[in-house]
Amino acid sequence: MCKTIIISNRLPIKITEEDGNLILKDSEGGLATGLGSIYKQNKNIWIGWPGLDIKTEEEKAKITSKLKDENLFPVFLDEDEIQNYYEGFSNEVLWPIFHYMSTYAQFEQKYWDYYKAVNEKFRDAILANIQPGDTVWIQDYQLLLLPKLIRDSIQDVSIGFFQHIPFPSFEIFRLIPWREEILKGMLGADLLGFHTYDDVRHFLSSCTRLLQVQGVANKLIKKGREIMVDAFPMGIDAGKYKTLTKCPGVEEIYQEYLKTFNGLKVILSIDRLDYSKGIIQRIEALEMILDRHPEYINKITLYMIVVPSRDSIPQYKELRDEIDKLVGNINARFRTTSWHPIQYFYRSFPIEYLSAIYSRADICLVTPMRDGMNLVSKEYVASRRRSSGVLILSEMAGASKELAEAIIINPNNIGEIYRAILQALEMPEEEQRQRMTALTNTVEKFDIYHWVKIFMDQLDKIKLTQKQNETR
Ligand code: GDG
Repeated sequence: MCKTIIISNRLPIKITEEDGNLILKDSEGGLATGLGSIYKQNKNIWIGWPGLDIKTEEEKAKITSKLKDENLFPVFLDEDEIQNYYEGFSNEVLWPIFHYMSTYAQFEQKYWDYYKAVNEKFRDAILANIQPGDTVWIQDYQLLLLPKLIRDSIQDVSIGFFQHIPFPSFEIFRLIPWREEILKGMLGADLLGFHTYDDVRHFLSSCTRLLQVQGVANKLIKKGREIMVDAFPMGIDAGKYKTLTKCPGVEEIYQEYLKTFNGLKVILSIDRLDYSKGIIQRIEALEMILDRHPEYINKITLYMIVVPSRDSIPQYKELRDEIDKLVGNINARFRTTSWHPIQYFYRSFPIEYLSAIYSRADICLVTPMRDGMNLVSKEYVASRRRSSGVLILSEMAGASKELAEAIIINPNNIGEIYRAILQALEMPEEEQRQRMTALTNTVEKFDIYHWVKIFMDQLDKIKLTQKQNETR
């Protein structure tokens, strides 16, 4: 029986150790939930890094055997590999370039060498588990070389690839010293998916300009082999967010928030610490409101959660310092004894708290400079208890293509964010209801299960066509 193999940089679990026993906890991320419907079935498996630097062979064997029970297979990475392949090439070359922040890119040869070597390590882990007829679904920018590495090693497998971050325009992509190798790596797939049609367009344009490939509509033809490239906008587990609002534990936290923020309009902001997320811009827009509209003093609060991320990279550390300074200044300028304009948290919250604050917030402010999709905007919509609340969303987030009933802004225009917040603060209930109802319909209909299904169906279709062509 043929199986499906999912591959991502990280396995969808967190491992901790208590009294010498390994404890596995499922990741709460949307991808883990959506793909859980695949890898937990039949003989399907998920391959990835377990997220720990394991030193001894004995420990590796222990973890491998524990993971096997869950259909999970580890690829162990040492400190140098994590530093150069993950933090280096993935997060200091690909991440900034793909988010149009080219001045942040560090084109280090060593990063590239490790990136190639670790992609080969993932290939070897796949080869140890794959059979002809199997389907492979590779996730994201850390593994761009893997489709070709697999194709060169084994025939008769279907290879899908999905990129969760944007694909930049050719003029930006061409800056990468190793650009051709990256594209060739990706073109080992039969099906390549991106969140938006713009990403698809940019990818096709880079391929036709840099490689000897022909592009016809959303297909590329390389040495007679057809490669399909398409947009698959990722959804969330909307049902889970709806159910959470009805949990007694969440209700308790929600009631607490109601009491704490009694009479205040709450503007919510949730992100990982990242320069692509436009965190500074939204703080500046809030300052503009307080400066120009003192009537909002004591009436609004920005509840801002920033989840620590990549803080060993200098630009992330600088961003954190800048946020600290800006928030400190604004709170010092405008606070009263009983009120803070910004409630800032630099830490991660349990999902029950996220659900409660998503429900309580009157406005959700999502202002990335670039974002593949942005799931926070969808989670806010799915967590509303009444059909009210206003979503302000950057046009640079993939989600803006689907969530047209949000107030759409250009995050580079602080004045526009400022006006959007004012519009949201004053929006009549009826208009909120109309917009939120339409948004909810979209988020519920195109959820994570729908995303997995349309991608896998497309891959199956390609596989079938290839088989038919072979037998002709
Ligand atoms: C990449 C792409 C694309 C946040 N704070 C907490 C917490 N979160 C969760 C949110 C949400 C996730 O993290 C963030 O997802 P995003 O989509 O907003 O952003 P990235 O992490 O950059 O993800 C992005 C995504 O991949 C999927 O393709 O949309 O464009 O960059 O789910 O809820 N979760 C918990 N506590 C927190 O404090 N539990």
